[in-house]
Amino acid sequence: MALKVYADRMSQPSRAVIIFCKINGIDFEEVRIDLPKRQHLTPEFREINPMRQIPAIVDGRFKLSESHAILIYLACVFPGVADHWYPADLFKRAKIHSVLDWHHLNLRRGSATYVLNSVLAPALGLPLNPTAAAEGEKILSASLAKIESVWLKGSGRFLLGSSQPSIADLSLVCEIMQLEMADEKDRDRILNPHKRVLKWIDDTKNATRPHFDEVHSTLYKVKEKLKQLRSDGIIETGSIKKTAPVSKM
Ligand SMILES: N[C@@H](CCC(=O)N[C@@H](CS)C(=O)NCC(=O)O)C(=O)O
Repeated sequence: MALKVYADRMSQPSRAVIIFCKINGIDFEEVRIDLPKRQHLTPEFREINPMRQIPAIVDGRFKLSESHAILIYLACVFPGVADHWYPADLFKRAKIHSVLDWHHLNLRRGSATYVLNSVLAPALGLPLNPTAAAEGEKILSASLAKIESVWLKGSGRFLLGSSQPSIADLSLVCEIMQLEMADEKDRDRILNPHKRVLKWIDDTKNATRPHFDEVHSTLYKVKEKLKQLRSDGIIETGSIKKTAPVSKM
């Protein structure tokens, strides 16, 4: 029975898991859990992940949630996953764990808070919250500065000075990609001061093509739709004139 991946491609950790499977030739079935339709709250999905979040996997009788744990499991269990994704070297592994643990309370917290409160909230039936968005941006910018000065220090193109990507590069870059939904000038304001981060994002995209773009195509479509709604004056950055239902996005 093929591995099942429960995911929504608008979810950044879901994308990381799907790209990882595709790039490593892992045979899997993608089961869409539509977040705006609240499919993650159904009793059926609760059986898969009692935490009611995506991504989650079922491999035979084994169920697992949390994208970082899933990526580590897949890298260890499926033959043919190249060593650079999750190196056998225990020191390298430990450093990857260190980045992944840091990610949740820093980059992800900042980015998810910013995007939710400046862009996504109305699509989820919530009001935009400029104060929370500003707080998220502060955490996000500080995290990007740390990535640049700590994890991307040195000559390697990827995190921890590596010449090839690991699961940490994939996880963090998928998170940053949520900013594609922000207004271009806001995205530029946040990302452009971090030139090494910009180059690392490009390097990670290039190292994972064509899967990276294919899996992000839903996000790119939403980005274009939002751009159109902004230029039509239906939505503004940081404040909404008219609530755009998610079906319109
Ligand atoms: N730490 C988890 C985060 C999972 C998560 O926050 N998933 C979101 C989508 S990106 C979700 O399922 N949200 C629905 C909810 O929390 O109600 C991971 O890395 O997998």
